[in-house]
Amino acid sequence: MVQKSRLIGIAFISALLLTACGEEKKEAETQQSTNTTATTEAAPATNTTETAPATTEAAAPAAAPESGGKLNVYNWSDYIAEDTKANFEKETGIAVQYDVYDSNEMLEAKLMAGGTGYDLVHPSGAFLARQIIAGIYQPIDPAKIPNYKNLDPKILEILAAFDPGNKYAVPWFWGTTGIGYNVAEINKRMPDAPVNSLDIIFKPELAQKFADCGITMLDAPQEVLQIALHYLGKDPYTASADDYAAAEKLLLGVRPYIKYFHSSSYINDIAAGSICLTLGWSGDFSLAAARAEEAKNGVEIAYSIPKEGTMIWMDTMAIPADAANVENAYKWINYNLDPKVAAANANYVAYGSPVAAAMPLIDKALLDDPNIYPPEDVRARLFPDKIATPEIERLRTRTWTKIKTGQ
Ligand code: N2P
Repeated sequence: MVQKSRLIGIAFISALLLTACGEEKKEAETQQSTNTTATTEAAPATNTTETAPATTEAAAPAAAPESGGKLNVYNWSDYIAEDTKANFEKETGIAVQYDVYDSNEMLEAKLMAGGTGYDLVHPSGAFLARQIIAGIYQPIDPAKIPNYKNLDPKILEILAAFDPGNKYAVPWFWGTTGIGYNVAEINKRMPDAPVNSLDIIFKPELAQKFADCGITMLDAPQEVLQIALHYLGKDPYTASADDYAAAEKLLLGVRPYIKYFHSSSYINDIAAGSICLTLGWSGDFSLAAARAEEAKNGVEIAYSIPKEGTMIWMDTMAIPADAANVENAYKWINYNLDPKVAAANANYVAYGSPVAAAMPLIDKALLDDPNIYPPEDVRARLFPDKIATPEIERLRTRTWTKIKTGQ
């Protein structure tokens, strides 16, 4: 089992060839303007602003928060066990303001503007890479993280493609982007539906069969476009305008059947049965299944890694250069690398854990699930994200705007 988690071989690493890139602030802003604002968006300009937290604020720390000071964390929504924040507060006396987002563009726009007030953020690989180049993070000192030794060295090696020498970031979780679906609703409309193929979402004659029960896509241009390019047999890292035109054509072909583009609403919607087919993130569908189970509504949800291959990505923890509570950020990182805490997080979010020492404590059902910890033959079909040139960024932004507006 433990070996299973030691994922993603050298083959991947060799695929991770970075292209040179200097991101400009205006790039991030342009991109941000094309993205749907998440319902969970935080307002962190001042840390006194109350925001929508992922975890309950009701669990007041037992120790006086003043004794441990403060910590402002900005993470993806639905990406930590429900009690981790409260447990950390209890143990350390640190008061955590925990805000959430659901797109890298949103995080990046805030970071590039500066003065976010955040002490710890969770960028994904390629975004992290360009943010490091932009100089917005401070180096991580592993000596301040006793639990750093619990990390899987193979994962650190993969992360090094985005963060050379693992200087600025610590891995959080990794996962894939694929097909989440409501088993009964898909079956009802097409008993032999190709649920393991992107055809089901990208072919108009198939997608139209499921439009009435609700198809959605991530509002993540760099991911969806790279997956569309790969599906078309093109290089996902292409800088060719013609290739992007082909991806645009593909997506506009199914645009009439897409209910919405959003990167977190689909979890509760698919759990409630109000959508049935989604291009989304692996672990989110385990969470959705758990929520359906809790609601006892009989909704069965499944996830598949498309047979054509898809993106494998990694999210991280990083400390902004202007963070005010750096020592507490280190405590938070160290806490989450504790095997028990890391396993509790992994068991709740159902994404791949980078914490090797946590593996014996992670549910066997998760470790055995090939959609969460894909076996070698599946991994061979996955491609990592890669830092993009400003030229590619412009192509993505333009293409995505057209797709989202349906023109
Ligand atoms: C969890 C979000 C997964 C992060 N809801 C995607 N990189």
